[in-house]
Amino acid sequence: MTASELHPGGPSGDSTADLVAQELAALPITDVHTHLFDPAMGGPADRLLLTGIDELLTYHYHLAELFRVRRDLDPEEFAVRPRAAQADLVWQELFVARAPLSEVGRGVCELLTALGLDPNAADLAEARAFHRDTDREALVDRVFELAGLTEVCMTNDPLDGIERAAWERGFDRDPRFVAALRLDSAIMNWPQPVAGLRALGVDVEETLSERTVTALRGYLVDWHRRMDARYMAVSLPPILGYPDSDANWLQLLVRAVIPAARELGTPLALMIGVRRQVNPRLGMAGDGLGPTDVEALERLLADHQDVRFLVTLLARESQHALCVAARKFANLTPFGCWWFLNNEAMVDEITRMRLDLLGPSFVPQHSDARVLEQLVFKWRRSRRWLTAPFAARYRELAASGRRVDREVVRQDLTAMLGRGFGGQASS
Ligand code: RAT
Ligand code: ZN
Repeated sequence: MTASELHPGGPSGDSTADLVAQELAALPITDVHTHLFDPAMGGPADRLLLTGIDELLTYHYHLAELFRVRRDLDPEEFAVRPRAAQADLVWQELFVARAPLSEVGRGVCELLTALGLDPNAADLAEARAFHRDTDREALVDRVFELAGLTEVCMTNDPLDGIERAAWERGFDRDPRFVAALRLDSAIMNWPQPVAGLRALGVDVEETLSERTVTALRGYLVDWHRRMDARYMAVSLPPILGYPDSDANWLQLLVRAVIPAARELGTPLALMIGVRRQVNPRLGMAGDGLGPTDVEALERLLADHQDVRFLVTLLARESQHALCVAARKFANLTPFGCWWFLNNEAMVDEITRMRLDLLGPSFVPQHSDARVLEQLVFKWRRSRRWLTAPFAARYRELAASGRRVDREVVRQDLTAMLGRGFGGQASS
């Protein structure tokens, strides 16, 4: 991608800003968190690697907006309609009847235009025909090219039967899809995971006994190796309560997950701040957020300094404290502007703060894409948003007499957004 494709207004006339814009536009990126899957894993059309306009429009980010403009709709009744009918209604309500002004609405329009489709269309016929006529492999190639990505991290859950079947069957790995072992289903809401784990031969019991902890740790080490995962990840509520809380998930995190990360020498990603199912009627669109107790996170980091933690927080108001914690604990790498923060205003603010407090030692963004084509608009937009905060800082450096050339900018950006996860040596 060139800078002029990314910034249709053309060059800014400021040579440092133009240099940063060019380098960000052309940078090969590793997307550290998505919900996408290696195409070779197969699975039903509506599971694993999702593609196409019907999946794009039924993304839960749009559904939350649909239920706002159609308060008469019953979410449970809507959820059982055929996917195409759901997508038709989203298109009519959010793209035809009114301007798609929200972040995700504007993103879809940018995507359609990038694919040569019409964002003003009265219906989805053209977009569906495009999807029907495009071979899946060709679509993956085109999306990676349009988004400028070299690899994306998946979110892999061995307790999901469809996913597990693919791993057990074995498949020809596409090196662009990197595994990340997701832990939510194995440690949250204990003892719910017990039956699923036992069905896999993991010898856990309902109590958090030594036997349970040892078996769970073995499960994590085993699956991490089997998937050749690059890290483990879990999403957590806002309040960690470390070390005093007796929440089962915290016990399991400390006694099984962190020792497994240490044994594997792999980073552990904590995605903190989600309040699941604030409105359960909305399904996946029903999760909310809350501010994080970063002091508890600091205690966790202090007690486990030999383990690398990749951390993203959902609440805007916790971002500054996270940056300060990262200055105290080198085993913390902040990553991404997650979910409700994945928009221009938040990325601009958070990136400026991180650059000022941490220099080039964090991962500025991830996409969280759930549908393949979302990579295109999420990354084109993120590259654009990151330009101003980076350019401002390089411009100031240049003005203070420090040499800023293409090589310098490329090296920093590659370390931050490439496969090294934020430019710090791994533990
Ligand atoms: O952004 C999302 O799609 C959320 O639903 C979550 O998946 C979140 O990103 C997560 O990974 O828990
Ligand atoms: Zn996610």
